[in-house]
Amino acid sequence: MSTRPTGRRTRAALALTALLGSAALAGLPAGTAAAADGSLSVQYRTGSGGATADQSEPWLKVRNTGAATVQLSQVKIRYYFKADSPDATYAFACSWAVRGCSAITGTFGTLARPTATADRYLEIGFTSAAGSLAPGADTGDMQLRFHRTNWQTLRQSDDYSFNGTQTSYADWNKVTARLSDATVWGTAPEGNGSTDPTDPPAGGQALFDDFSYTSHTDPAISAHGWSVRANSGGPGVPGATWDPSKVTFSASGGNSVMNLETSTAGTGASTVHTEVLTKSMKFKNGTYAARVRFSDTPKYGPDGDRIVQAFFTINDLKAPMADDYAEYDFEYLPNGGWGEPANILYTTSWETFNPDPWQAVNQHTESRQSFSGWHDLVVTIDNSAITYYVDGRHFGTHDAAYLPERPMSINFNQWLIDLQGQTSTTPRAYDQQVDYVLHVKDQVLTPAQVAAKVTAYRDAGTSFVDEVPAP
Ligand SMILES: [Ca+2]
Ligand SMILES: [Ca+2]
Ligand SMILES: [Ca+2]
Repeated sequence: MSTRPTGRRTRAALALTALLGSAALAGLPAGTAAAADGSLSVQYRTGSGGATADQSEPWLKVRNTGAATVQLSQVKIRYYFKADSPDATYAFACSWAVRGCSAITGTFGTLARPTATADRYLEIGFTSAAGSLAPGADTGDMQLRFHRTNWQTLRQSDDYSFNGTQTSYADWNKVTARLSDATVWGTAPEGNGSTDPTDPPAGGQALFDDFSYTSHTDPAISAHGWSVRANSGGPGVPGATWDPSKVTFSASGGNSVMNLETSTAGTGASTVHTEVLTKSMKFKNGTYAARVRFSDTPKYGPDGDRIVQAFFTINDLKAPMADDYAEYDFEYLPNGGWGEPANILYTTSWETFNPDPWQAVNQHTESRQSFSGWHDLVVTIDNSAITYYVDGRHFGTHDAAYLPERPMSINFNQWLIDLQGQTSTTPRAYDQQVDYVLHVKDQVLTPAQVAAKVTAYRDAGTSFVDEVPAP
């Protein structure tokens, strides 16, 4: 666990949902278990058994356990691993192989349904030069490796297919083998097997809103349970106001999006924040998802403000350090802040905090890169963990110590931490957009299941539904 080192005094979060396109779904790795005639088996050993390493060394042998000759060009092997960060990139290499390294290919893919130990895979293939395997034959040693393209240390102890204690060849079912696109060996990470369901589970009381409204005064907004904030106070720049009229709606291609505009001219009195939140605190375990567009630069005026663009769930702090406080955040800081010099996306799970003197009890995961543009954000909460996804990739898993004790509201907001990032008095404004929000009570959905559920609502012409009972 790590605690954010900075003096954040405000509650703000941003939850996003992952929508996966059909291309991503079509790219699912194949799944489980040996076929009846079990035509291939895979033996594995590691050439580098440390928890961390300069490179991971999955050494493999593929054996033909069937009765017919197998062309190796029809064989694909997948080794599943958890990337060191969402933006980490990897390179494949072959040190030595009986069939010749030049006959072996290695490519990387992203799992459509990431798990805590796998969001990528290395796929090994063969050219026709690799030849064939007679019944009972194997490929012999394939001493393979991969490393981060920047050669920074990688962690393999959190990798699904890694076994640091397997230092001589033995059957290993946590890699998969396909023969002519049929899975014939091994078990893919949960949810990624060819026989795993892609449809969301039946039932589940849900809130879905596509944000199809005409303006902040549209009576449907309140009727649907939303509040557009007008009351003053934190978080952010003292003296700022929260202006409902800066929450607007627009449609393109039949899909409506909500826009939160936040602006300043360098003083507290000129600073305008925006927030939209559910009136009810009735959301606890389950899946939260939203599609949110972050902005790195202002729509006009000078850049550099320490702005927070957020999707989050939260309840009220009843007393300093009260255990029954809860908050789960996606927070994007396009220009840094809280001691960070530049772009950073935080996901943070809160046990509690003390406002004064500031003390935070939380666990967070961050990624220092631009997240400008549309992103699919998902956070799931069950009785064991809080798990965050961005654009279908696993982003972070936080411990049971940070699970919610009481229900929460669902919030979107955009606000300025302070006025130190840009000291000009020239007016400027930033946009944050929201396409939809989804909550499914007490169900942990994969990002692909979230996407399927949203598609189903849209196919049915449903732009709003709220089945979640009052607390
Ligand atoms: Ca890893
Ligand atoms: Ca929408
Ligand atoms: Ca708590």
